[in-house]
Amino acid sequence: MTKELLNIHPEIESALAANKPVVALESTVIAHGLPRPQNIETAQRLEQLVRQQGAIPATIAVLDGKLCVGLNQHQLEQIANAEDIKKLSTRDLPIAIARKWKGATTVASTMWIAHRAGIQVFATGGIGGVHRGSLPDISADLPQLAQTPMIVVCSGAKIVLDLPATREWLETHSVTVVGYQCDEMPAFYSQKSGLPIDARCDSPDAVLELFRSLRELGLPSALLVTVPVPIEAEVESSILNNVLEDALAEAKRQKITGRGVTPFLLARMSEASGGTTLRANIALLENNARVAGRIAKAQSKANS
Ligand code: PSU
Ligand code: MN
Repeated sequence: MTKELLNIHPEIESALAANKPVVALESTVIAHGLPRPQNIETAQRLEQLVRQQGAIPATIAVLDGKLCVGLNQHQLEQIANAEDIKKLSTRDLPIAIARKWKGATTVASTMWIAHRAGIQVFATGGIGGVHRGSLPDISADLPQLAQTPMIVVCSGAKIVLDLPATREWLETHSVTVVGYQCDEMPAFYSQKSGLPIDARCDSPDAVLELFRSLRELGLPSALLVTVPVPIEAEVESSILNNVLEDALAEAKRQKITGRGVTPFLLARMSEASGGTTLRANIALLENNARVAGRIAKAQSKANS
């Protein structure tokens, strides 16, 4: 890739050159995953939490056809508040560059850009995965995880997905799944899914040990570090089952497909639960940003 396409914020550029800790953050969750005004507040809070751990946040988006790594306040507000902001996955990047679009990046495209910028740690809420239903609708987040050697911190795949099928996909494509201070894969708004992890890690150093081996082996895949939602924000299963079924049925009735599915389901559940799922989503995003900040910090310490 030609370097001219990348627009790396000077603070991040010098941090990377000096082996200081940097954490990538995605922007689709800001533009399409959370409602206003919680979206901009959360975006700023995530950056702040990463800084509190001693790392530098790099929120990623596309602006004026440039892959921007690290946004200023004005750019962050554009992503959060512009009416027509696009959701850009990796397949959309060539169009976005050629046509000088601005848009928010998904887990897939954020990973792609972050890796080319030289960032190794990335925090998000829930990854995309295999959707429920017969179509096979599989998020590009999954193949990107299989192809990008980074540490990706999340709370599992979003609950709206087919979690067992998503878990199987990760196994088939050799993505190592770590449980961070937990013994099974979390299920986004819930701490437990009943699905297995490959290894438990209790500290940033334990995660880094696995990541070093992954790199030594030359494996192309990410290390997926799954962190449960903080217990006080976990959504009760009775509430969750109700709002989830309602959202899935409504999406089917309205024939919502493609890139619209995930944002529709998340918004519908938040409304139907009176904001309970939204609070859980924000709490897990914040917690994951903290954990990623600590991992990045420990990595920079180990390498210096
Ligand atoms: N996690 C959240 N909220 C979100 C997303 C993740 O807590 O909105 C976004 C991510 O950007 C992820 C995308 O990449 O949803 C997946 O969308 P799709 O299923 O269309 O690939
Ligand atoms: Mn899809």
